[in-house]
Amino acid sequence: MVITEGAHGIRMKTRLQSGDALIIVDMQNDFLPGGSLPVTAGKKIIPVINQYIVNFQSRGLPIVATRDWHPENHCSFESNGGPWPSHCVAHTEGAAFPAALELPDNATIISKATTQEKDAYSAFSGTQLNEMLQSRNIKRLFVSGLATEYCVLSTVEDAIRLHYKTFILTDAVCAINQQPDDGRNALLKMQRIGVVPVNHEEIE
Ligand code: VGL
Ligand code: ZN
Repeated sequence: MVITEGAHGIRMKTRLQSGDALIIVDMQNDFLPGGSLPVTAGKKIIPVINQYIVNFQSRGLPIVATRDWHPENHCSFESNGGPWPSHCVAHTEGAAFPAALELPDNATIISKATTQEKDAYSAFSGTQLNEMLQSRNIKRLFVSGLATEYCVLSTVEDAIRLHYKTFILTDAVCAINQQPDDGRNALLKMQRIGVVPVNHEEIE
């Protein structure tokens, strides 16, 4: 952490370092306008995430993109008694990353909730994410993506439980907000367990 003083007063900055990784949660077509389970304002975070990608990539820091990757008959779908419309069926356009998301070729892709009988909001649930991060000596996670109160919240809760220093990128997440305060409440819940909120101006 460094403290800089400028025209806008004292500002604390978090300096990226080796052992940091960028996590992009479920930036997929079905969670964006035009998809089957759209986060209304989801598109506006794509350019912000692209900026974080450039920042992490230029320092040689790992970038992980997670994706919901469901079978056609997934248990979370309304047709199977679940809470959600059909979404992110593996290998469909809805499950694909949007063309505007500038993922580098060396990004690690983590697929989750890939079997009929299990749902998984957290990117750590039923995946190799923790092992992959451990093998690369990652200590701090900077988490972005969709949706703030579901898969992002669940992912950062597991990250804290697994003892990662965890930052939430507040300008690069977006909520579904079925209730108007769902996203805001999720961010407060994260902070109560030790997650640090930062935006692009607070990172260098
Ligand atoms: C998600 C609902 C259902 C998410 C995934 O990525 O937040 N939400 N499946
Ligand atoms: Zn899902």
